[in-house]
Amino acid sequence: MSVPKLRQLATWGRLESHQREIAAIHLRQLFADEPDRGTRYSLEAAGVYLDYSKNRVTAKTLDLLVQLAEESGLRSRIDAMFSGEKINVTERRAVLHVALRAPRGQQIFVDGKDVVPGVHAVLEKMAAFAGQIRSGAWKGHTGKPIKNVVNIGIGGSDLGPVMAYEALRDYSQRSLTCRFVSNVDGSDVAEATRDLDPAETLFIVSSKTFTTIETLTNAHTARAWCVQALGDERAVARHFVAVSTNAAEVAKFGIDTANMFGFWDWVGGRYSVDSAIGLSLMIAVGPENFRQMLNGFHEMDEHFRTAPFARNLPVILGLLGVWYNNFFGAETLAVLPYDHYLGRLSAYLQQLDMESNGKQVDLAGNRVDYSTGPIVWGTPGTNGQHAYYQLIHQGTKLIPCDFIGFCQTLNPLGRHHDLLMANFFAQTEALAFGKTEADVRADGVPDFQVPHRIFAGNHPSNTLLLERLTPEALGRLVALYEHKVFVQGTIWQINSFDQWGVELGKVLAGRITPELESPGAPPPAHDSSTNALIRRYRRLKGGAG
Ligand code: G6Q
Repeated sequence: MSVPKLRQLATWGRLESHQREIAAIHLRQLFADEPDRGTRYSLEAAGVYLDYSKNRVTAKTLDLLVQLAEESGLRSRIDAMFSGEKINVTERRAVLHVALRAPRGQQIFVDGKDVVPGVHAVLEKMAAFAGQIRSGAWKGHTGKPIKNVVNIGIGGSDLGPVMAYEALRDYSQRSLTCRFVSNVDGSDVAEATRDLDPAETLFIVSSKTFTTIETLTNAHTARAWCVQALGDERAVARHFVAVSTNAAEVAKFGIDTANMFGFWDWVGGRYSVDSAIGLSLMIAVGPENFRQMLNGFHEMDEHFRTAPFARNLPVILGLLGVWYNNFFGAETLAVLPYDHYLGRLSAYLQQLDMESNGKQVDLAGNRVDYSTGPIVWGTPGTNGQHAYYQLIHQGTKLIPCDFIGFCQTLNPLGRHHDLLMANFFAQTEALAFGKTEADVRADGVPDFQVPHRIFAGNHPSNTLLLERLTPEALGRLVALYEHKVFVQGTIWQINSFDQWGVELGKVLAGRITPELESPGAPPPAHDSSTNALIRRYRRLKGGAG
């Protein structure tokens, strides 16, 4: 279906005037007007409870936002994605991360071929390999079992596995050490390997294209480290496996393609954690936990695909984001997980969201005249409270927040969990309701401090409350954000599935590298700033001063 330009949609103008009507209304007022707001504006599906009552919305706002989703053709876009249409138009690819968690027997076609059997074949191959590593049956070159697993990858081939490994560490086999190397800075691979025994170490080289300079540089360094220590080129076969779509390059590196785990061009890097890119995770937590995680993903997929928009978690989260981004001028979103194991979730979501929706032209290639994807950031609670929350509470910027918490802890230790969660609830309450001048004066605060100790409140937040951080819960949570990003990309009429900015980075450094490496390179021919910096670097890089 063809959709008019976003700002020409009838609902867009209605949302603009509605925003003017309610912009000045405080959350205190909204809660006073609707005493049952806390339960009325909440949703529960696929094991996730979302309280979105502390948002600057009324029933009318939500009606209009849902109407916007409908007018934007969201329903047909969802169907197009799930049925394997090539909605990644700039790369002419289907977008089928949902097929990675489709149960056996479900059929999803790309170019007339059902892709689900292939997905399960790779999962089985991964499970067999993971089982061998976990049991010690797979022996290294000298006959020792593997004790260390190092994933080498970057971007989508790193952030997903490391985030999920950290999230599910409690479920991991503790006799195995798992590490993740991504940065081309040699210090990354040096620190990751320095205390490991090469005879007991397996490297998983994870790269969809197998041409990414960071990953290949790290993989070659790891290969040299391994071969030198074990004194035999043949060691590579027992200590290196690959996850890739590029068998020719994998073979060129010296990895037996029998030890390659494949995936497909319809899996985007940042949507690949549940493909073979998650091999390190599967080795760590075992095939059964990995399957449970896939079940969680699938549960959220089904909810997203079938639930009416007004009761659809990714749709509601996505629309609330559009509300602040486009009607309140908010530039950013803080994601604040109150769980130590989710230490890398914000970084993961940062890529998922910013690489997907950091776009300035629409699907037809026309420059958009509205704001698209937000800046996403955050760290786990309560650490942020002792750092940047000050700005969220009392700064001049509007920063919508997602708070994520669990009712049960994986480490019941004394009062820790109740203290953690007391902070979790207290923050959303304080952000919404603030502290008035009267409250401050009632506390006996001296006059000169009063203005400094007032909290305006009216800061919106979502609260996502789950029962326990299980593999299923992680799958549900990640799928929720994947689909939320898709909802927003659909409203903004952009392609959430390409990443030309990343591709540019891959080319740019390649141009300067020879100017740094070859001693006889001609003088640099860039702008005066870059030239001077390169000259200085060349002069000092040897360390002689
Ligand atoms: C993700 C991006 C990007 C990609 C990396 C690694 O969606 O495309 O982050 O994952 O650039 O690419 P390779 O897996 O091809 O090495």
